[in-house]
Amino acid sequence: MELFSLKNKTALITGGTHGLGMAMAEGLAKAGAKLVITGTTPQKMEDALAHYHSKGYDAKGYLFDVTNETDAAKYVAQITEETGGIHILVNNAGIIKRELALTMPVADFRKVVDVDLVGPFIMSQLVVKQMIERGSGKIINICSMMSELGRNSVSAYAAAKGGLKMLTQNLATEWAKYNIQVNGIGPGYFATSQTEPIRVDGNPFNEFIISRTPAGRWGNPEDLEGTAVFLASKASDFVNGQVVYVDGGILATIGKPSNE
Ligand code: GCO
Ligand code: CA
Repeated sequence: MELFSLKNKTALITGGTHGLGMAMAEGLAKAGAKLVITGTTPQKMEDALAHYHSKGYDAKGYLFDVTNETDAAKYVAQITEETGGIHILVNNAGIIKRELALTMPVADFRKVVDVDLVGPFIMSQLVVKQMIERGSGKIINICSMMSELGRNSVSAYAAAKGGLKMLTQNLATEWAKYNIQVNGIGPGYFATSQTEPIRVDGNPFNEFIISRTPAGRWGNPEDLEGTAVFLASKASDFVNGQVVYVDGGILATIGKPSNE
């Protein structure tokens, strides 16, 4: 369908070597986009490109750290030259450190904010320039349940993801007039390597999440494909500064007692 087509578009997905980034990249590729993936680990990049190519997707990979603005500027220039331009930017790269606030080392707090919040700012600032020249563009920031809710041990992550939601609204405010839509996706609890340590059988957190989620299950990475395509396509041309939560209903409800 034309409205959702990403033909002749190039999408840059930071941290698109695995997990949710990879799932969203695949959704964009199925809608016709060419992929540019960034990562920081050579082996992961090699595996990811092999995976994308095995599915017949046009994908290129670049290894750099999105928190280093000098490197990021150099690579964005190179990518732009080698691909003909970036039409869609997905700020997906992120990290989490689960440590109680009382004892969390400040350096860890700062690192999380740097990757999860400053990185998206750096990449958006670099890529938006060509979008402004082109008169169109899509920026999608990958937020979290923790953009809205707190939880023991994730203070830095929640601060960064809450900040990313507000960065989304602020960039949307500044750039909507250039026909650039800045929106977010807020994944609920998904089965990825990031949540692996809290998902293991026998961990009460696993049961907690299932009972806390009206849909009654963890999300599968493919559950994000449709929202990614929507926010990357013409279908969302008048949608500005929204975070679409793809969470099986977590944010819709107060939850339920254990006997229901
Ligand atoms: C946690 C989880 C979350 C999720 C996700 C929720 O420790 O609570 O890792 O932070 O990864 O971002 O939306
Ligand atoms: Ca809201």
